[in-house]
Formats: sequence, structure tokens, C-alpha cells
Amino acid sequence: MEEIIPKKISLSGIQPTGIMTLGNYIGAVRNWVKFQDECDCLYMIANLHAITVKQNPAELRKHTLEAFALIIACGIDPQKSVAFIQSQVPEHSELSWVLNCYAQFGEMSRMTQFKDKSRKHADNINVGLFTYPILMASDILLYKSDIVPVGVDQKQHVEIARDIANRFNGIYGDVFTLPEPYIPKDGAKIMSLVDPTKKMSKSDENPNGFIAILEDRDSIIRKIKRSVTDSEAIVAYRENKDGINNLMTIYSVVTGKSYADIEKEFDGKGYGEFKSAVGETVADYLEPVKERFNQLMCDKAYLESLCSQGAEKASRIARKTLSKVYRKVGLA
Ligand code: ATP
Ligand code: LTN
Repeated sequence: MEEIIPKKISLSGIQPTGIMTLGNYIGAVRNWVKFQDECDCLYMIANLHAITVKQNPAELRKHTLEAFALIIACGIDPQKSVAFIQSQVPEHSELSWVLNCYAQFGEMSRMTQFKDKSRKHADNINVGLFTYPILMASDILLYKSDIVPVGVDQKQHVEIARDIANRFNGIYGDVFTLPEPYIPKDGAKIMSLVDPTKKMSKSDENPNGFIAILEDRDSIIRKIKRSVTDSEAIVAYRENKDGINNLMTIYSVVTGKSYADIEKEFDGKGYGEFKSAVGETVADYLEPVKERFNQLMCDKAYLESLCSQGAEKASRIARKTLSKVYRKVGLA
């Protein structure tokens, strides 16, 4: 008899803290789409994580639905994957409390995102910002996820989820699957266009630093044209050329060309020509996503029904893991 090998489970999330950027797409969502054919996938809009920094309620609500529509527009098929909004599945918060009691203050204090965000939001260093990785561990562990496709900035958080799972299993037996991060070889960290030593981030207060997936063509081309580079005027992937390296990475991911091909293509040509090519190519690449997004946003009732169906499917799986955890710990 032929052996049936169960598919691996892939789970990931994105925060609705603004409009998805080219960095989010290249570093994460593009790979979510790729895994849809080989894995059982769950993808969510992490709105509970979003409130660890100050949010305007009306905007958060709007950005959450938009982010849901955007992942579908990027190619997440709600028939193939479970797509949902985190706050609509209460098991995430419930498991999070339990796992809080199996995570150590010391290990949480070492999380670099906490240190960065505390610096950036010095007037609101709330406890949620500190326990953020424990909620993320809950997201991952509820579904027995094997693979977590993320950009490199989230690697440490996936590793702590694995440590917590391991510790819990050590006490209670085989409850959680140990997850692995999946970090793409190219594009794991797309840099800001105004400061190429910093990550491109959708909550950056300077909008010239990022390209939003929904941005209009002229604006994309203009931002890339004005992006910070060096004064050497040689298109080459090398140390100390952060701005050019970043544009080369973007161009390479979008066209499938290698760095050597790109260097050849722009040999003897200036940055102006290179930047125009990158801008045009990125704008073309994002055009179909924008179109699908606009169509989806015309029918909010349909989108909301997709959200509830996704949340129901997710909750059914999550409930099983949570019940097991409660039994093991002695809460049920
Ligand atoms: P925020 O500005 O609110 O911190 P963000 O733009 O960093 O948001 P997240 O929602 O935190 O985005 O991240 C969603 C996914 O996108 C994660 O897997 C993250 O690693 C990835 N990601 C975010 N920024 C980049 C980037 N510049 N390059 C590659 N991947 C990225
Ligand atoms: N913290 C992640 C978003 C996120 C996530 C997850 C990613 C929330 N829960 C679970 C992978 C798995 C971020 O990108 N900032």
C-alpha cells in the first residue's frame, strides 16, 4: 500500500499596521503563496499584535480588512489556505496566557524587536510589547505549524516559539510541533529607500522610505528614482553599496535575473537608467495585485464572509490543541 505522507503545515501572519509594503511582499507574502501547493497553509492578519503600538480604532479596523483583501490579491486562495483575522479566533489569546507562564522574563528581555520598538515608542513601552513573542508563539503552536515563512527580522521570534514548545513538551509530553522559520535566500530584508541601512517598514513615519503595494505607478517610480545610493555610479552588488544592493535585490526578485546578469545589463550605464528600469519593473509587477485588490474591496460583504469562514476553520483546529493543553496543565 502506498504510504500517505502528511503535508507540512505552514503558518504566518502580517500586522495591519499600515499598508503592506514591497518588503512585506518580497520577504514574506510571496513565499506564503509558494507554499500553498505543497503545504497545508494558514495565514492571518495579526491585529492583536498591532495594538502593541498605538492605533486609531477606525484605521485599525480599515487596515485589517484591507490587509485581508491584500493577501488574497497577492495570491492567497481562501479555498486552498485558511485565511483569517487573529482576533476572530479567541484561542490565540487563550493559549497566550498559558504560554506566558512557560516563558521566562530573561529570554523575553533579549528579543531585539522589543528593544527596537521600545526605543521607537518610548512613551508606550507596554507589557504587550514585551510579551508579543508569546502571542506569536501561540499563533504558531496552535496549528502544529512546521514552517513559518517570514522575513529575517522575525527569525528570533520563531526560535523562541520553538524553545517554548520544547520546554512545554519536556514537561507534558508531545503536545506541540517544533516550528522552523523559512527565510528566503534573496529579499529576506528589503531596506528603506531613504536609509538603506534600515529595514523597509510600513509604519515608517517617512513614506519615501517604503513602497506600498497599492501605491500608484508614478509615485513608485519617483520614490525609486530618489532613493539614496552612493556616488560611484557603478551598478554592482558589493560591500558599502547598501542602496544599490537593495535596488539590485528588488530587481532580481521581480525579474528573476541574477546579480551578474544585472551588472552586465547596466554595465557603463548610470544610476538614472538603472533606477528607471527598477521603478518601471516594480510598477508593472504590482499592477495586477492592485487590480484584484480594488475588485475585492468593492464587495465588503463577500470579504467579511471569507473572514468568518476562515476564522471558523482556524478555530476548529486551534480548539483541539488548546483543549489538549488545558488537559495537560490541569485546567480541564
Ligand atoms: P511594522 O512597520 O509595523 O513593524 P513591518 O513592515 O515590519 O511592520 P510586519 O507586519 O511586522 O511588517 O511583517 C510582516 C512580514 O513581513 C514578516 O514576515 C516580516 O519579517 C516581513 N517583513 C517586514 N519588513 C520586511 C522587509 N523590509 N524585508 C523583508 N521582509 C520584511
Ligand atoms: N510578528 C510578525 C507577525 C506575526 C507572525 C505570527 C508571523 C504575528 N504572528 C505568526 C509568523 C507567525 C511580524 O511580522 N511582525
